[in-house]
Formats: sequence, C-alpha cells, structure tokens
Amino acid sequence: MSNPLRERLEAGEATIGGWLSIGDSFSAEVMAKAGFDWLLVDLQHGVVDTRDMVPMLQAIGATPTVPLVRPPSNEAAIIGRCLDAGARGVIIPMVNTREDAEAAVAACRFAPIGSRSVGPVRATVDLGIDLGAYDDTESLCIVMLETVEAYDQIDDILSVPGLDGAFVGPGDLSVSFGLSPGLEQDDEHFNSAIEKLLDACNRFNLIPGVFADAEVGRKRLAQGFKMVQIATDFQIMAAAAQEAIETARK
Ligand code: 3PY
Ligand code: MG
Repeated sequence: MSNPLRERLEAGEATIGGWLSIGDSFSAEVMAKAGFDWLLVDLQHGVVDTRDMVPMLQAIGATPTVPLVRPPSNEAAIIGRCLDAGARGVIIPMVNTREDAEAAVAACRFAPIGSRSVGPVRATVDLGIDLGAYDDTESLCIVMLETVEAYDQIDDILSVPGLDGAFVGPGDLSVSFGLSPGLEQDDEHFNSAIEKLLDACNRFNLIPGVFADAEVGRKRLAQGFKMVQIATDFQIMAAAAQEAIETARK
C-alpha cells in the first residue's frame, strides 16, 4: 500500500494542491477532475462537516488526485477519524510547541510510534486491502506553523521524529505578527519566518508546504516549497462568477 503523494514528494517533486471549503461531493469532483496533485478537505475553516467528508474523499479518490484533510484542531480523536475515513494525510493546524508536534505524530501513528487507535475502516475498503496490510506510516503527518510562538521554537518542533512536513499558514502568521491577514507581506519578520521554515525543513528532511493562490504560489514554488496550495474552491468560484458578470455587462 503506497501513497503516491508521499512517493512524489520523497522523490523531490514539487506538487500543487487545492483547498475544499465547500462541503459537497460534486464540487470536490469538479476540483479533482481539474488535475490537482492533491486536494485538502478543510474541516477547520471550511463549511464542511465530518459527514460531508466521506463523499468528498470518495469523489477525489475516483481521480488520480490524492485526498488530504485538515482536522479542526490537533486532537487525536478527530485526526484518527480523518485517517480512518481514507485521508492519505492530514495537515494539522496551529501546532505551536514541541508537545503539540509530538501529539500530532502520536495521533497519526499506531503504537509503538504513537497511540492512534486501530480501525482504518473506510481506508482499507478504499485501498482494497485487509487490515493486516494497512500501513499507518504511509499517511502524511504535516503540521501547520502559523504563530510567532511556533517560529520562535521551530527547531524544537520540526525535530520531532515521525513528522513528514511543515506547512505555512500565512493568514494566522500575519495576524500573529500584528499584520492584516494576507498570503504575502512586505514585512521582514513575516518573510524571514517563511525562509526559516524552508531552511528548517531542508535541515530536518521534511516537506515544506504553504498556503497561497496561483500568483503567490508561483513564487513559493520558485522559493523551494514542495506542497503549494494555489486555489480554494469558493474563492475561484466567486472570482469566475464576477468575471462572467463583468464580461456580460460590458
Ligand atoms: C492560514 O493562512 O492561516 C491558513 O490556515 C490557511 O488556511
Ligand atoms: Mg490558519
């Protein structure tokens, strides 16, 4: 049981992803058919219930796009449910300390590495395997660093064994620095935090990821990020709708 996204990232490939805030399997299917390398079902800020998550994972799973989930918080029970439901990785928000990162790894892995309870019900059905063939270490455990507190102790956090990657949350990071939320900032502290994450990921052999849009995403890819989020469903829908209206009214 391999994880194609893990394989590509471990081979050093840069990947492009999208964010799903709309809790609907058809919109997930539309996004997946567009050809993203991975799509993330956002249970933190998206209008998505855990009940919506499974049909969305099924829609994405019918395409080559790899499905990930962001749980609402760094809690073992919900992280286990996301992985049991068939997410091939989790991007866990607001990881601020080494203890938070240790809890994230523990939530993703069975003993002896962690304390995830065994019951990958839909994950095994999706993969077409028996429980005995299920490898919990194939799913990606990625933590979001999005506060000044986290960046102040980045080495302590990213040296936690079992982590696969670290992801920049630029909106929360902006606010943490006293700035208005944004994907990029003309601010030395904000920009050096982003460089710090890239550097630490390289030193600890972790995947660096970042939330962006298509324009900022191009810059982040050139900077060396390997998981770059470039489109959020409701935002591109709104932008395309506004453009259509403007075009028709011209
Ligand atoms: C952030 O920018 O803080 C995020 O979490 C992106 O969703
Ligand atoms: Mg955030």
